[in-house]
Amino acid sequence: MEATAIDLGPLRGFHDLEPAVEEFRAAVWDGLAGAQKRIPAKFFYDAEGSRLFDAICGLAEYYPTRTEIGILRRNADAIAAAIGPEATLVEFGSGSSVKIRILLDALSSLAAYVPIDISRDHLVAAARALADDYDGLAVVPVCADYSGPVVLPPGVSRHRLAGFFPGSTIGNFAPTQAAAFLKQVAALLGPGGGLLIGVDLQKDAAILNAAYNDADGVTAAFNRNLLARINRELDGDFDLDGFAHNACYNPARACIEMHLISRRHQKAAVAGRSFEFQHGETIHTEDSHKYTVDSFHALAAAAGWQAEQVWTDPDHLFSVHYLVAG
Ligand code: AVI
Repeated sequence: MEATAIDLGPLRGFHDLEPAVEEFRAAVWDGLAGAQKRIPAKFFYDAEGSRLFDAICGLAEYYPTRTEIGILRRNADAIAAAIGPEATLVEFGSGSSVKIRILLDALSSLAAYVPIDISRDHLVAAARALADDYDGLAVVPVCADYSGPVVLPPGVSRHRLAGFFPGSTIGNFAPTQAAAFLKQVAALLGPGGGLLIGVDLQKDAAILNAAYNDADGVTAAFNRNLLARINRELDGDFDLDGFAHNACYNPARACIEMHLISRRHQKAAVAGRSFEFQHGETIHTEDSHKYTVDSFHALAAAAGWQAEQVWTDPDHLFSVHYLVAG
């Protein structure tokens, strides 16, 4: 189907399992019908959402990206030694190519790089740029929702498998979903497989609240883009100005909750169905869970992973872990 319309350029294949629009419609209909309205955070990442997220990563207030990059840079040799030679490196959500480039520069050899991402255009552009820049690197992109079951493309070496899941995206899963995802990755990579994973740490609420309420309103635009995407793809008629961005750290849940708050009583249509919003009613759009090193290790252990190494920054804002599947 559409995979045939893509010019593969230097890529070694392309596996297109992008979720269909029907899945988006069902999730939105379902999510807006409940007592607490919700839209799953994975739908943030269409082309515009991915662009806005890249902009968030460069914001002064959003410390995770630059802090994780600093940790990866300072510890690149130790990380490359943990992964070992001739590995097949599977990246779950291939957002920022800055991070993978740090690993590619440090690894002495690699069998293949398999980026998996839900946003097809973003994935293909990033994969193509890497294949152009790293001569001889086998890049095999897979367009899929990695929060569900994933299979590795045929033909890639399974001799030594390592996963890469940076950015603390694990924090966007509820803890039970995070454990299920980690179990699934352990099954995919098999006993002895490695996982390099970035995890944001619990800290002063003021730092967290600033990171998700930036002064330029980029996070607000990212949040509202969910409604814009519904208007574009599901024939919606949301008034974007009718909803305010709200993000706040909930210490009891150790989590930033992100919502869109209805500024007035209003209705909006989505693919032929009408939904009513009271003044002040919210759509819960994202949770971003924050861990301690110990609470993350407990989660990983429950999912079948052994913690081998952990690296943090001097201010203890962020952590990068190397786990091995038992
Ligand atoms: C992708 N994820 C780890 C980001 C986070 O920090 O939870 C998404 C994000 N939402 C608002 N700002 C960034």
